[in-house]
Amino acid sequence: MSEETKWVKTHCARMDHGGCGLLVEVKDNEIIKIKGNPEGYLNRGYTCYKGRVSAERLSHPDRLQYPLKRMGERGEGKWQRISWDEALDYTANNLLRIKEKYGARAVGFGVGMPKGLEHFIMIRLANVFGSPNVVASQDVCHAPREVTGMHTCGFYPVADLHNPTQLILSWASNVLSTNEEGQIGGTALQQLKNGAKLIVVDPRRTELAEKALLWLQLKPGTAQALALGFLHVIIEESLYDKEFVEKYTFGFEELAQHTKQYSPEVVSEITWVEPDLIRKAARMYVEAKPAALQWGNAIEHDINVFDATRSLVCMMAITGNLEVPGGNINAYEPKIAGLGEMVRADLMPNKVKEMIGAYHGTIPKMMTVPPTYFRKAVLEGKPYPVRGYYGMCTNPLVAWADSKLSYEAFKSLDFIAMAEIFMTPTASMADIVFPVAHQFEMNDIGHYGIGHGIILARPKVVDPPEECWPDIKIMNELGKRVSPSEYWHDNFEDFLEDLLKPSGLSYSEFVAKGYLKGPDRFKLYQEKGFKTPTGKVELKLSTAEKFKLKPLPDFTALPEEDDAAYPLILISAKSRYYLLSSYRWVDKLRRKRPDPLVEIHPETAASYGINDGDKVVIETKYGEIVQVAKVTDIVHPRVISAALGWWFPEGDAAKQFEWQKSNFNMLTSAGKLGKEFGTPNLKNLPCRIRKG
Ligand SMILES: Nc1nc2c(c(=O)[nH]1)N[C@H]1C(S)=C(S)[C@@H](COP(=O)(O)OP(=O)(O)OC[C@H]3O[C@@H](n4cnc5c(=O)[nH]c(N)nc54)[C@H](O)[C@@H]3O)O[C@H]1N2
Ligand SMILES: Nc1nc2c(c(=O)[nH]1)N[C@H]1C(S)=C(S)[C@@H](COP(=O)(O)OP(=O)(O)OC[C@H]3O[C@@H](n4cnc5c(=O)[nH]c(N)nc54)[C@H](O)[C@@H]3O)O[C@H]1N2
Ligand code: SF4
Ligand SMILES: [Mo]
Repeated sequence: MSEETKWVKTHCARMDHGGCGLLVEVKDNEIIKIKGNPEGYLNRGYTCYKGRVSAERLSHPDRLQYPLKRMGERGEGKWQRISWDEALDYTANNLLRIKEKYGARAVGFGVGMPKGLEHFIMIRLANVFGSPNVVASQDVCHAPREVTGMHTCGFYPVADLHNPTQLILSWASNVLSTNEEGQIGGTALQQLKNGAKLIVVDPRRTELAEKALLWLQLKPGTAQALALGFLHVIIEESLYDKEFVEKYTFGFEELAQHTKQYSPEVVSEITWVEPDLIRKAARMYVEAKPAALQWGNAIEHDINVFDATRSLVCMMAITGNLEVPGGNINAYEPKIAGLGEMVRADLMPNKVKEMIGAYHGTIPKMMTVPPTYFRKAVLEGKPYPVRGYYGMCTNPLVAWADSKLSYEAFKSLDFIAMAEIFMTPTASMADIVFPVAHQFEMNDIGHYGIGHGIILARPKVVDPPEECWPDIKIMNELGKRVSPSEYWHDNFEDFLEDLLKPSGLSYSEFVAKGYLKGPDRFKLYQEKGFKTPTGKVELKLSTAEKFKLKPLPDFTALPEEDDAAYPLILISAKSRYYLLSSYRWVDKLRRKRPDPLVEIHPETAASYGINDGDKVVIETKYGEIVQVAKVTDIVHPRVISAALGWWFPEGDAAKQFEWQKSNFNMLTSAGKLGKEFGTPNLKNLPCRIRKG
């Protein structure tokens, strides 16, 4: 008999970092409609298109439905269906065989952009197995901002868009498309409606830039120079918060001395931004009290990321915007289990010394292995051999800089297991592929561990296909096969209960509440100081010598030198219709954006004889790809912005779905890295184009 329609409250996930409260209409185990929940803390009813059509992910005919074992060569697309027991046993045997021969650290545990609680269970699996090597895209995402924040002011300073602010300074951030880390575009728009001013720093004239009072169209890759110019103006014109600087900062005199050289005139030469515009923007930012600096991911995409993030935290600090409502806050967690406890960090006391990254001198508090160092270890056996990989929620062949290097590394591994919802270019190279249950099909907790002081209930609304398991269940069962069972549960959902235990709530009680938020606490430094070695905001790093870091933020050089043979500069921005490499196979999304588009200025397009819709070959020193021209003046004539994350699910499975043809990371290199986080230049690359 057919069920009645019911509406279920949950939160959106796995289409970006997630966060919107949703109302989901369900009938007969099928999702009929998705709309925004007006009570959603982060979104207040707002949703985006891809969130509203996100149930389409679940019903695609080619979705993975059974565990698969590789039959042919890696990447040949020949598979055999096997049972869950066979798949788990085979994986466990291989991981244990590698552990016995080379040690536990010879297995890398791979995660992508954090999508849900499974991210932390994967870290637990690595710790319990005995490997310090969790391989993640943190070299280019989140960690640079978070870890630099911790070294500079003792916490990750998050733009507070939930209390009234006078000004949003959106720096390399595009929340109207990306809603990064749950900074939902609708919330930013509401602040503007309430009268907040807006300054946008972005090489592209984004939708947000159109709404801005000031738009600073900087030369890509010069964010830290521009920030140093802001600091110069704020200090030289004596606009900074004197009381805060005097009481709560360390190294102000040195910073003031150091930034003297970065006058707007000097900085303008580097950044292309007019000196007067730099002055005007810096003054406007200081005068607004409070002002929220919404810093985006694009500053984490080149080797100068440490200087860029350091200078921006210094800006927040000396203007008195740290830890004030509507400024940049320390978001306190609700009473829930801490990360260390959930991942069993106690089992790996030597992790910081033993992880692959440590041998390359990555910055303390960076707890994952940069993909470049992982691949070096696989291919060169340095600092020690790495022969196995278990990956989940990630697609390294497309997501990591230098896709050819990823291909070589994955080709050479002894064993690979991957958990996926759909066959991808990387999963094609695995020995075992586990089919996963997905958003709406499992109980999950969102936003845990990303530093925004909130967790969100994502209860299940429909049953998954019979043989699709939640990632946590897969790891729970694999864990029991490769490590003592005491670290695992009879029922994998008990991990959700573990997380909530300190709150006194069960998972179902948490679901009824919808979310848990930590307390709002502002200016706690007045009582306790800052959690840094000096107890102050370290404009100059007191630990610089000890950790071999630059004491003061600096601009030394462009990420890559200008090159006459490659006269244009290549950048990218995330698409509003896809999550990096994911979901090209979802019809309702693909129809919105069928092709990878490269944005080219009309003058530039004309000079190369390129028209809108033409195929364009994009070439850097490292490789070439083909995309489709979108002629638009939102980019500077010397800059092109290409699409990210492309592969073609409709392409030949025996050739890994045309993973090279339009994939941005065929154009990037892992040869030159920022030392602190192992960050490659994902953009800001000299390039040239021709009609394809
Ligand atoms: N050139 C360039 N490269 C970049 C970036 C850039 O801007 N430029 N951005 C970087 C950034 S910020 C990031 S975070 C990384 C992201 O890199 P990744 O996280 O590796 O990429 P995604 O496409 O988000 O996710 C990869 C896979 O996860 C699968 N997936 C989705 N949900 C689930 C699930 O519930 N379980 C499992 N097991 N799998 C699931 C999807 O099908 C997809 O194939 O890429 C980085 N790479
Ligand atoms: N729709 C959608 N949402 C997403 C994602 C997605 O793939 N699609 N990915 C998720 C992930 S993993 C992340 S990390 C976040 C990222 O979220 P954001 O930080 O908002 O995203 P990006 O698109 O990487 O970059 C933001 C802006 O930086 C600009 N930019 C490019 N180069 C430069 C530069 O050199 N300097 C400056 N100042 N700006 C530059 C771009 O034009 C773009 O407008 O979004 C998350 N949300
Ligand atoms: S903005 Fe993000 S969280 Fe909100 S509906 Fe869209 S994809 Fe989902
Ligand atoms: Mo990211």
